[in-house]
Amino acid sequence: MMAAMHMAPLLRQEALTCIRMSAAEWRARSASALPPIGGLGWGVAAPGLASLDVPVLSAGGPCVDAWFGAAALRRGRSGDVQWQDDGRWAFGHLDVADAETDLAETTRRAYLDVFAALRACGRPQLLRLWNYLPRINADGGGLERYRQFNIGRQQAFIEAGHDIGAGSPAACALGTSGGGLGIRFLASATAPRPLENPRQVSAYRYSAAHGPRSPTFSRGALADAGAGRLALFVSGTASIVGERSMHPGDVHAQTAETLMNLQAVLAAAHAQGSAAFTLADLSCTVYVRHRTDEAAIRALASSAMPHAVYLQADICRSELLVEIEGHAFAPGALK
Ligand code: 3EB
Repeated sequence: MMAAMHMAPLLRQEALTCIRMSAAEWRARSASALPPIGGLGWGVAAPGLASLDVPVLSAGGPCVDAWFGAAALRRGRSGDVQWQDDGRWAFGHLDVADAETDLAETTRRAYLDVFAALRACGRPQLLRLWNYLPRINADGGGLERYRQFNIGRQQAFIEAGHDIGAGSPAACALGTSGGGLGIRFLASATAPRPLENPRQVSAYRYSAAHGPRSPTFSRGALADAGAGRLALFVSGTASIVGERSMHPGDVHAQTAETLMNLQAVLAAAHAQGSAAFTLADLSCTVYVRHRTDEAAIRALASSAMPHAVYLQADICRSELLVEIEGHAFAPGALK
C-alpha cells in the first residue's frame, strides 16, 4: 500500500536535537523555515555563528554542531552575551577579549553576563556549557590560567546564586591558540539531572592541589528533550581517576582510561533515565593536544565511537593529552 508509506509532513520540530554539519549547510539551514537555535563552529565563521579558534583535524569533516528545537526565535543581548530562544531552549554565546592581565576577573564578568542572559530569556537552568580560552596551561602571574578561570567562574556562580556543587552544569574547558575567552551555552526552564562518575572525585570537590577554587561542572547531564525523548550531555572527559591525572606521557593508556570514564558516565545516565546509551550512540568530540597523537587516539577510539569529530586543542591539565565529550538523544524519560 503506497499510501500508507506517506507520512504527514513534520511541521514543527518538537524535540531538542543537534546536527553536525558543514559551514555551507549551516548557512542553508539558517535561511530555512527551521533555523538552528545556535551552534558551535570550530575553525569556521558563518552568519550567526562565531568561530572558535579550534582546528578540525579531519580535513573536510563537519565543523559545526547546530542545535535545533522549534522555529520561533526570540533574540536578545545581555552584556557581551547574545542569545536566541525558541520558547523552550536558549542558546547563547559570548566572545570577549582576553587582556591577559586578570583572567579570573574577565571570566567572572563573562559568567555574570551569562547569568544575566539566563534571567533575560527566562531559562535559568544551564544544560551544557562550552568554554574555550587561549593558552589555558600558561602561567598567568603565579597561577595557571585554567586555575584563574576556575576562580572567576566559581565566583560568578556564587554571586549569581547558582549552585557550585551537585547542581553544576555539564561542561568542557579547552585551550585555544588564539582569540579571546569564548563561552557557549544551552539553557532551559527546567533543571537537568546532573551525572557524576563513581571512578572520579566530583570536579566541584577537587582538592586545593588542583587550584584555589574547584572547577564548577558535573560529569554529565540528562535532560528531557521533548517529544518523549532524552538528551544526554557528557562533559569533557579525560584520563583522571579519583582526582589524579593517570598515565602522563602515554597517549594509548590515557585514551583507554578516558573510554572507561565515558562508559562510567553512560552507566550513571542509565541509572537516571530509561534509555540505555552506548558510546556508539554519542556524537563525540575528541580534543587532541598534539596533532601527532591523532592516529594513536583514533586507533583506540574509532571503533567504539564511529561518529567522532577530532579537533586540536589544549586540555586543562598540561599532562593530559586527550579529552572526549559527547551528546546523544534517544526515546525515553527521566526515572
Ligand atoms: C577534568 O575532568 C578534566 O573546567 O569545565 C573537563 C570538563 C575538564 C570540564 C571545566 C574541565 C572542565 O577535570 C578537565
